[in-house]
Amino acid sequence: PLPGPDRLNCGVELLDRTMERLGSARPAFRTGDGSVWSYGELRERVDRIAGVLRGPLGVVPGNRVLLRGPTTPSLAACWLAVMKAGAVAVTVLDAQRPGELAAICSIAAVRHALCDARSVTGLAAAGVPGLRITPYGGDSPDDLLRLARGVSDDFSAVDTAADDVALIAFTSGTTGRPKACAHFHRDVLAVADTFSAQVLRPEPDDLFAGSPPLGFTFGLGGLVVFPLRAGASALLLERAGPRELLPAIDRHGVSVLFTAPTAYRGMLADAAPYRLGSLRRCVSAGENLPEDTWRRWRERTGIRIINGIGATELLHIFISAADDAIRPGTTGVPVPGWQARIVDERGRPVPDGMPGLLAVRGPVGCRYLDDPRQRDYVRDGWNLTGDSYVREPDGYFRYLSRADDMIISSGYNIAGPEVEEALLSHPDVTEAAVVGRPDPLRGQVVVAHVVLREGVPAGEATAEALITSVRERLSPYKCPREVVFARSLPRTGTGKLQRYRLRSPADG
Ligand code: 3SK
Repeated sequence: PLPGPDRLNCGVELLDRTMERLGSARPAFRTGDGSVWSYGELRERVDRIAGVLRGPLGVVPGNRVLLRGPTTPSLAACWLAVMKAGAVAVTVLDAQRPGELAAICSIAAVRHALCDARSVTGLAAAGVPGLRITPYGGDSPDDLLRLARGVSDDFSAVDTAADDVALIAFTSGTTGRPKACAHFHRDVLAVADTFSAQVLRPEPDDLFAGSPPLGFTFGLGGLVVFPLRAGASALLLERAGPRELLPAIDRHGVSVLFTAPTAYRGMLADAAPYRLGSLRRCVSAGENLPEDTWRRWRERTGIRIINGIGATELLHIFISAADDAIRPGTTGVPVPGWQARIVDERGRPVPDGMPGLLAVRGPVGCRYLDDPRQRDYVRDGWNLTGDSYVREPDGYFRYLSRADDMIISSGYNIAGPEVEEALLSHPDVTEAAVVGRPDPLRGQVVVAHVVLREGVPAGEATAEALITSVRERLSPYKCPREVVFARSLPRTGTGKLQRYRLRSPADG
């Protein structure tokens, strides 16, 4: 059994306990337009929403409550209220379409939804039978925030077990089939007490911000759970692309940034006029962080990006490194509390320096709801994340590719992300995805899909220049045989490249 109390409500721990320690006047959330919610105000609103859930809405512990909306303090308050009410938050992306929402509601047996008034139409269009949608932030008479004014601001939180399910997070992975990952109350605190407390090490005066939405566990952790656990505050931005993040960092003095490699590159392209000196910690996850992006960010800001790999199945980041422990180009070492090793297809450990599959175990494990794919993900107590990695002799883990994305050409294993890194270090390239195409002679050949910087002409000369520049960095067998120019690359709602959509159906 894991150490820790048997009974635990993560909403109480994140909010009430933090307030007991640090007081109620400190800011908890800020918004782009300058409003501030103190811890005391947040606690009062959360308790009123929890009161509405348990009272007028008739939610009982264990009921699944879908949460949908842009990143706002109200959405975060709804999530905390669901925790304190002992219900189960089903977090989705605001960008998800009615068909996807219908599948999620069916898999997770959702009967209630708290939904930003601006996002109700899309959810209603999902046509989920028996779903009661309560809007918030609008002007209808049954608006959640209006109802909340009519109930007590002192809610007695449900005494949940540490291993009661607190949230169900969906992942479509990069292949498009949704899987429901259940996480316990103790899991929520475990990721705060491992990655955040021991690698990130936030302080109460920190201001967090970032791009991942709260419907992605990367964002839920980085923008709600970690700041509240540390008694810090978060700037919640409804739009948080590179163009919004840069002025927000400058204007609000953001000190802890959570975003993905593509956004770091986007910010580097436009950063010149902005003051970024308030930044203290920058976290990158969600995708491979190329060494070149790491170096350019350090040159511009002086900050060493904390790279990490996480998974919705495991809630947050489990391999990472900070400060002097960072080795650019690698993901890092297992976060304290986690173990990692590299195994072959049959689960047997492979020697250092040899590529294989990443296997991890720690305080959080994968629990798919009623899904046979559980057997593929968890073997002998180890979680197989689906990533190809190599552990170097000094114990650092270096990402190679998603296991499904490994290209085999003339007997060589080629990791697409390594070729993508080489392409991205060319000044004319803003995005790159490398896939294998069937070839009668070589088995597969390398094909690069690239998005060019504005104004650079697509054509044979540019393709030749890109191939030449890759050849200067990598062995010839890794060089693309063909370059395809695109305006954008297919990505999941959480920003991950969907390389499978660039392969022809016959490529597997
Ligand atoms: O996709 C990831 O790498 C990730 C990172 C942090 C937390 C959650 C996820 C899925």
